[in-house]
Amino acid sequence: MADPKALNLKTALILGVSGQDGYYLAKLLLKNDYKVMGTTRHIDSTSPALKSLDQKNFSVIYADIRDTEGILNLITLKKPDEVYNLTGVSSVAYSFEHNEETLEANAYAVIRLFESLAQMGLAKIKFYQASSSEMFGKTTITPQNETTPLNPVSPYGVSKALAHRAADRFRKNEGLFIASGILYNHESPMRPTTFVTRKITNGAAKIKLGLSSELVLGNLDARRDWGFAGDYVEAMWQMLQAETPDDFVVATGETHSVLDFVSTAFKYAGLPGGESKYLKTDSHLLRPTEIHQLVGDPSKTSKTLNWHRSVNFEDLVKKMVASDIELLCIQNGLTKPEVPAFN
Ligand code: G4F
Repeated sequence: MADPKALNLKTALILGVSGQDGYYLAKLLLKNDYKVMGTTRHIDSTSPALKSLDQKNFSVIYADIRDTEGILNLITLKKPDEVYNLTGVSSVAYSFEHNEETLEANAYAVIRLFESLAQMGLAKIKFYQASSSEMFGKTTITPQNETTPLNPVSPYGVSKALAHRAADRFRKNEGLFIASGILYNHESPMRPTTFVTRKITNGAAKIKLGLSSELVLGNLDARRDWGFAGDYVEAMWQMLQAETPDDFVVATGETHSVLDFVSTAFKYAGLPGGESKYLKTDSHLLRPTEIHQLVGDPSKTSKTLNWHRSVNFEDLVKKMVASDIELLCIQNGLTKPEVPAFN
């Protein structure tokens, strides 16, 4: 392959390319003429989605963020202009049972990497750190913004808060270019069913197709600020194009309950009012500590980066339901059913 520097292509390294955000970000960067390298810990399971990307300027490499030396070797060898850290534990539910793994991958490994970048004089590399609204935890402030105090209540939230604070320190004290995106829940048809939105749209589609008779969830009252992942990776990229690195909230500013999501998904699956018939709850799915409501104020991001979401709540749910119906029909050799054509 030709040298990307000679071709004036920017190069980006995505740590953790195999998830939802990795896919959308790689797609965006390729569209913007980058050479993109992505790391994964699951090289054998490179997804069909990643394989569908333009392979000319895209490659997947095995690497684990916990192996600082390996990541630094990769950075010194490939000399990326931009590094996006999307790797680590992403499920809050999983983090309650895996404290140590969560802290190691989401916080300590990231801090070791910042430290090494500073020591090796690599401060010019633009680094995106995936911070999270989960850091706000049991906050009493609504909506939250970049200055809202952190009050995490899950191992995941604690790990993200630690890395977020470290990013700020390395930015201010060592001059590293680290932009931290405080992202609220962002979803898409690529979301695994371990997250509530995809569990709901997959469940609604299965019921519609006669493949299941119920949808079992935990807390229906929790409220989240849900946006489309494809919009949120645009904000990540824009953060690294800014003159100076900073913290940015990426959110819609709207909040909906889990039950609202279920009702909307049933509506678009052609099962209006299906909650009373198909929806069940199981206390085993409740979390040891729950955040009742999160909603972000994206005004700084909108003003500074001119970022705006393009997909609203209804369209997000509709998109995910339609995709799940289509996928299940293909997987099960079924004919696509008639569902109401909402515009
Ligand atoms: O979809 P969730 O698992 O997402 P959660 O915990 O809000 O975390 C997501 O958003 C964060 C941003 O704030 C990210 F940092 C994080 O990486 C992740 O992307 O759960 C959403 C809500 C929770 O209140 C949960 O208790 O849905 C509730 N819920 C109810 N029943 C359920 C279920 N969640 C899951 N995963 N599965 C259920 O059956």
